[in-house]
Amino acid sequence: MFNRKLKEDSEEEIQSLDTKTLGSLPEETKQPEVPDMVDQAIEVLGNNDHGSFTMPSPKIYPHQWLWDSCFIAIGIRNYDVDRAKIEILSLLRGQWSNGMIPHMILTPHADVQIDAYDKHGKIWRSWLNPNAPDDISTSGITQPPMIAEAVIRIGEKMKITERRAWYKMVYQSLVDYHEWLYNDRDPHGEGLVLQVHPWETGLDNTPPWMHELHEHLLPWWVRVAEKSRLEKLLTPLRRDTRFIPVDQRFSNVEALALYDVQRRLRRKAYDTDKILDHALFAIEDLSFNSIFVRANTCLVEIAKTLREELPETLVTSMKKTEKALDQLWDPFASEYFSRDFVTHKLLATSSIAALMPLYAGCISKEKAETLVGLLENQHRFGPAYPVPSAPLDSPFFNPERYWQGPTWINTNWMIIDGLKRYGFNDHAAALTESTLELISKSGFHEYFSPTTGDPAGVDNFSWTAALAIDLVTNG
Ligand code: 2M8
Repeated sequence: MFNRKLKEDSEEEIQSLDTKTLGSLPEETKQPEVPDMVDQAIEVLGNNDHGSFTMPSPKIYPHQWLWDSCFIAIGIRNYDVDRAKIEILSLLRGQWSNGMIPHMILTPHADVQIDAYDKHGKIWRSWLNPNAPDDISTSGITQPPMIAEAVIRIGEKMKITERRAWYKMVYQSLVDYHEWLYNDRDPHGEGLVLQVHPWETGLDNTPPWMHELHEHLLPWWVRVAEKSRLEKLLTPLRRDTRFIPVDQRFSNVEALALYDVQRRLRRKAYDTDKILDHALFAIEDLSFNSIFVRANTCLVEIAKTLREELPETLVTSMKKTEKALDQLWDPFASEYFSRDFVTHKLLATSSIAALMPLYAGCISKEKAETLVGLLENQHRFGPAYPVPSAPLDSPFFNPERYWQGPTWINTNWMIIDGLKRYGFNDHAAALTESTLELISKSGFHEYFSPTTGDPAGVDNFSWTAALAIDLVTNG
């Protein structure tokens, strides 16, 4: 159950710390020879700061997102540990009483300059579910569980007593969240957790999900709109394409399909049992589960530091997940894939998820070597500016289109981390170098063409700035 005390504590902590210091740090807290990129990145994060959380982009993402805040905190910890803590505590404000941490906390912006999607929560209507918080509007789904990782990374910057106090503040919330993932999203106790919307993977229009959506779940009216090209009428109505060329975002058909799935979930009041009773769109996503394995490892470390015993059922499930990840290996393709929850069929459409088991850290060295082979392959995941979000030989591949080709800094950061943990230090160093080169060449954009390195998506994007700081500082 969500711990009310923690909620009060985090509110107090948020208020007691000066949250407006970003970008105007006292001289002595800055490194003497801070490279330009770090100063500029701190400025971007300062401009996107909304007090207790950082907007991914005030232009198109003016709310708080789960994994964005985690990556942002991982960057900020390098120069302002207190502000990094606030970023995470502010995420926990949104935790539901059943333990779920929603993928978005909606901000009712008073600023008329900010034309935010679902400013008043009327699209999500989280209040339809009795577990949702009363005082805050959120989405009704989750996102990759990066929080335990962010908590540990912040903790690394503290002395042990302070670290213990920090872990103590968030421990119960993390346990509740991981337990919710098992109780709600692993109904058959298989070890793998399911996702009900592509937004839960954070990889929105990623090929395997789009392939499934197109094959099985596209409503008739979207098919008609697609065939008759009526969907084109949607372009001028879209908010995102006011800032970004339409070719760099998801297509209109994908947008209609994503909102249609969201509407179906809302009709079931975000109740997983009801959703699974009626909808057949549930996937055990490879990337989500890889991140979950790593998050479990982080949670075990947090518990150890606190000398706390994790609930036995949770420990048993965690062990199961590490083994179950190998069920996603396709020996014929020599690649990991996501799996359909109902049919148990592997979804043999490749994407950046293929490399995420490196980040999970539980696969064999042999399999890790095979994945490194994918990274080295110039026709797959090894173009000039790696790592593409879809392999170059995929029918979905488009160097500019959102999660169907462009290189993203958060997935690079996770792959670098995994490479290091498996001892592929040269590969990790090379990827760090090419990632930083990309940012210095093209700025803090949301994503980049993997072939030319050209910028795409929105500019001054928070996690690009934050993770650039982290790669420069700890890379
Ligand atoms: C994108 O997703 C949101 C929906 O959650 C959107 O398209 O509006 C994704 O890139 C996701 O990974 C990210 O967390 C979010 C905010 O940056 O934007």
